[in-house]
Amino acid sequence: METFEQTLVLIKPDGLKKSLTGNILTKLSESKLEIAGAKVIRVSKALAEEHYYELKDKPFFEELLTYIQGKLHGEHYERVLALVYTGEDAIKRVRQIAGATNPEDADPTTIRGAYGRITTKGVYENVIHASSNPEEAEREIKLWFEPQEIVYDLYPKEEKVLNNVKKLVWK
Ligand code: IDP
Ligand code: MG
Repeated sequence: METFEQTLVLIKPDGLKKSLTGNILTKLSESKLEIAGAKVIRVSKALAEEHYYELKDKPFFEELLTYIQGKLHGEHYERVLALVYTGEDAIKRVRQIAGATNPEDADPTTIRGAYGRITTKGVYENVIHASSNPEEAEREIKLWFEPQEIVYDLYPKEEKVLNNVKKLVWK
């Protein structure tokens, strides 16, 4: 049975630097999913750490933080393009088009297989991030997006008053 899902995609700094945004969006459109949110973000160290917290004990963690912050690709590329895709089996469909984590193992018809590389320092520059299960997708979408930045009501939200201004936040 297919289920309606949402998933977070990040076009990482190497994807932006290599001018791959168009190719990646075209490739992802094969999924027949819909874009429900999109923005360019400068990634702080805190956001990078939070996003990859499960990998904090890995030997490549510090390099991974440097990579996702764009600090390997020059000042102009200290950014990522964050997207929320929604639709049937969104998580699996995007992961299939993304390909294996290690770009050398990834099928060459996938985004990572076609465009990724391993640097001499051992960083997997694999062009995009894609959530791997519904729990991870929820955590990541709530981390990268505010409720009003997504065109659907994906998760419960509430109104908070901050500095006399009403604001929607994730519950
Ligand atoms: P995923 O991105 O396919 O979900 P994860 O295991 O969640 O893979 O790892 C997150 C990111 O950390 C990868 O996309 C890649 O950039 C980096 N990474 C994962 N494993 C390695 C490794 O063994 N060496 C170097 N970098 C890695
Ligand atoms: Mg992962």
